[in-house]
Amino acid sequence: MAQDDAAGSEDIGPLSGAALHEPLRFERLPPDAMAERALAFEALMRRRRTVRDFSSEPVPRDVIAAAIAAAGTAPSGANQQPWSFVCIQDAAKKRAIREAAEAEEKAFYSGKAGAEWLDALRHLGTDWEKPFLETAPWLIAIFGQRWGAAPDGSKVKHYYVPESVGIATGFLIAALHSAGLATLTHTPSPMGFLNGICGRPEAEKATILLVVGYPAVDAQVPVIAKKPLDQIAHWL
Ligand code: IYR
Repeated sequence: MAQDDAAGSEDIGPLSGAALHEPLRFERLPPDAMAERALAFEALMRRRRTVRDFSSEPVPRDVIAAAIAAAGTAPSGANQQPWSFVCIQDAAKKRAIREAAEAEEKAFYSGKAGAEWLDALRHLGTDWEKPFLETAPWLIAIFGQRWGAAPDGSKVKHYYVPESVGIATGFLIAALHSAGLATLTHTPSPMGFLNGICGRPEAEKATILLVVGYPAVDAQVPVIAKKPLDQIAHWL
């Protein structure tokens, strides 16, 4: 198996088992600057909206690459970095993804989801049609690597894969938003079709299909509210 096709090469630290440490480089901020940065980041993130109406305007590949590099700095179980980000720009691939996703969504919306789930979604105004999968300039299929490959080809167990991939995906969404792009965390279910289209091995499981681009000029978003701090933070 070529290196690129391996679920993950395990060259992610010093010689296995060796404890090697170095001094931490840490930027200590004065209290005022801490508060200012924390509030500025909150304000930035509060301006993020999940978008479903995308413009077809191209987005430079370098911006996508830098955002994925930022995602790759996320913490992960045993620093195994059990993720792959497949960036899709090719029109034929996007069409194939749309066709497969819409087939799943048709089943979902015509009964598979069940009444309770469809009720919970109603305020978002979503349906089985996913034109944005072809309109948006980039789709990023995010895969978790359930296991990796040792140099001798044997399987290496990965730890906390969903948590690690979830954190990296959060970094990615924040990086793209901070770069001035809109995203949609799309989750057609099941997503097994993405392995074939993206050429990823059996060790990998698609978790999210991130749609990335500029919003359409007339984009609409649902009226929603985020829970206030006192409902989500508990201080002991
Ligand atoms: N995957 C479907 C349904 C859907 C499910 C949830 I949970 C959402 O927050 C939004 C949509 C779709 O994309 O339409």
